[in-house]
Amino acid sequence: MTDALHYVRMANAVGGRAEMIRYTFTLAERPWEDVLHRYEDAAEIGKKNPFRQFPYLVTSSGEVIPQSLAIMCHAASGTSAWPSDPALLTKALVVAQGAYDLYQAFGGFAADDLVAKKKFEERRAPQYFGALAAIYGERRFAIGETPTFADCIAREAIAWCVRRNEASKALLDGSEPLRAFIAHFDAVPSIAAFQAKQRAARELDPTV
Ligand SMILES: N[C@@H](CCC(=O)N[C@@H](CS)C(=O)NCC(=O)O)C(=O)O
Repeated sequence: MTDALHYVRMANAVGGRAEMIRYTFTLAERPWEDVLHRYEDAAEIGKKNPFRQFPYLVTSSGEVIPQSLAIMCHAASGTSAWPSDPALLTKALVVAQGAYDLYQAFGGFAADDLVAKKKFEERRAPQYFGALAAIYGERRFAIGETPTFADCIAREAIAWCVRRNEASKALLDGSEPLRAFIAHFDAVPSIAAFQAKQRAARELDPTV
């Protein structure tokens, strides 16, 4: 049995937090399978995940792991995608949590909440994009030359905001360090292969 990642896939095969985890499995070169749900299945989730949230993982031995960061730790421990050196792990977590905060800041308000949208665009987005740009302006990946789970979070958090928010798109367009980071991340061979597979799947069926 393989680790099974349970989540809700959005149109165009976009997974949000699940995408960060899929990148992490990919970077770690470890297998997993996707199990897709609908939000209407929430009652079912409660039986497996006490947080009643997606994503969650059912490991090959049947253990249920909720919370995306914990799932990433499970997925990548023992590989270069999860630093074993405490100082490097700390460095990775700075980026991981900062990028996760960006994701939450944008995901945490309804599309029609214009006050929250303004606050995000004027305050939070420049704050988080600016911090990540400062970090990636100094080094290729979160900890240096080796890509880790933290870069998986940053890659998807940036993409998530940019896909849906013009102000975020403008921030990325104006940030050479962030555009360079994305180019470096997408050029990692396992990631490039994964993204090509994703593109092919979307062309066949944009709903999966
Ligand atoms: N901290 C959790 C957050 C998970 C989360 O908020 N999931 C969303 C979907 S992507 C969800 O299930 N929302 C429904 C709810 O919270 O009731 C994680 O990182 O996995």
